[in-house]
Amino acid sequence: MDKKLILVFVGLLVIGSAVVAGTRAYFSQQGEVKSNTFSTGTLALKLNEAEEATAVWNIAAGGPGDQVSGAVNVRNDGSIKADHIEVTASNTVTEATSGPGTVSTTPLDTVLEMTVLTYDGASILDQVLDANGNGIKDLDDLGAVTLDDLALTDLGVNHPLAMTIRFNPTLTIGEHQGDSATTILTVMLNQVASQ
Ligand SMILES: [Ca+2]
Ligand SMILES: [Ca+2]
Ligand SMILES: [Ca+2]
Repeated sequence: MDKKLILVFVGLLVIGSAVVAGTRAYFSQQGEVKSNTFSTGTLALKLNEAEEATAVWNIAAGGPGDQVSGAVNVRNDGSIKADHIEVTASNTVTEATSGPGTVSTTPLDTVLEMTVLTYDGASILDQVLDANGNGIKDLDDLGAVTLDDLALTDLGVNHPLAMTIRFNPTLTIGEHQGDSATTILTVMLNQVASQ
């Protein structure tokens, strides 16, 4: 039986399997080092049937230099073994409605620097390139790539995808005050290596 099964999880809330990371710039905590934690969720995929799964990353963030980090588990809950996952991201930036943050010259997602990106504990940050050329790997850059070949060959086992995001201390400025960004991660489970 040469059957190629692909589950593509696209869109926010369409089938509920999107991972949402929200970030907001609150400059009231400027100068403090504040670390928040993503709520941990599990994204359960199946090759043999669709299943709804929801994992939401809630981030309350701070000022320049602050970091937020967390992880979401990805798991094949089906009965057909797969090979690997691919992950894509899309960002939506909402500008502040009052104050200096209303300036939108530099979108917030370009100053949200990815300092750590791991899958199963191994760094995959080298898959993200500085596509927008601002000198850092940021969420906007993450939106320009497909993270590929992330092994998922077993059934019923969690595989953590983890990241740490820092408000870049030099690029995060007054125009980002009160801005917010939402990042949706989309995970595709592929059955064979050539996919
Ligand atoms: Ca702004
Ligand atoms: Ca960049
Ligand atoms: Ca692939």
